[in-house]
Amino acid sequence: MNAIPVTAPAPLPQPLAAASAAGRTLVMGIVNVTPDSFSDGGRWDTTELAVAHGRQLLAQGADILDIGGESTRPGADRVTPQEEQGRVLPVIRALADAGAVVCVDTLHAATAAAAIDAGACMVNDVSGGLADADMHRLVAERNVVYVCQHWRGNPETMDTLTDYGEAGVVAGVETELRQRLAELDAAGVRREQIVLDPGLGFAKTPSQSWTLLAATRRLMADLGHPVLIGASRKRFLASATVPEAAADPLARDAATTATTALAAAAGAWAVRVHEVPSNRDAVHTASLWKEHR
Ligand code: PMM
Repeated sequence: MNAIPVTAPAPLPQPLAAASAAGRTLVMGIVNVTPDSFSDGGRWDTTELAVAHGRQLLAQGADILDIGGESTRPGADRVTPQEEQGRVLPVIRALADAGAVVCVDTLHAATAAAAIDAGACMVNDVSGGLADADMHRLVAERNVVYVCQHWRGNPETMDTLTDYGEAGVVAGVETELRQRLAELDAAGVRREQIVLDPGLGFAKTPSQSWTLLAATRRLMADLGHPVLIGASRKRFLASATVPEAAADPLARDAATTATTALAAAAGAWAVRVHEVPSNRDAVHTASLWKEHR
């Protein structure tokens, strides 16, 4: 097993690198500039609303803002890169100008390139490069931090692609992430640029998402990269939420915060969350718990 990476991927702004090197999990606040995301679609779908929301998340303690313009939930409308850029670029520009560390959540290399020009310094790709053959090369050329998430198929087929064979979901996801790492290496992306993400809910049953979440530490140790966890409000948390409310994604915030504390205690590099205040407190709680252990 490799040693668990404790340093932040480069190149990140110094305050974040320092927080990360000190062992604190970073909080990535979600700004979905979409009409149809599963838990907050339509709430911040104009530039003004999205920028105001991003500023609020920053004030609440978000370390990074993840700005996306296309929902990847099953049944969501696909958007062209042009439409996507129309949604996210003005928001990225305004929030980067306000001093935020901005990540763009996109499957498209063209959108990632335009977002970097507008001030983003990270790219979050839920397909890990499978959706766009130009993505890895772009990440190498622009030398940005790249969140490489595990996925299979596409948003319409992923719920049927949950067979990981006898080796199980953790070994299966690790094998496929190693393939992505080999492709990234071949494209010239440096190891230090790469954060891995098991992709909870993407081609995973609820039980498989729990198994991967519980394997956070093992994923980092086996793969030798920082790991980002995206559990926020996802369907698999319904089983940890009071039954009367579990169907409502907004009712899963307490369970989300609990997963944040657990992932942070396990050493996750960052958590991607809709609601910042309680998750900010959870990562600080985990830091203090680790410090006093
Ligand atoms: N989940 C969603 C979108 N983007 N990115 C990463 N890296 N990891 C995730 O788990 C992830 C993601 C779906 O959630 P949303 O529609 O509420 O943003």
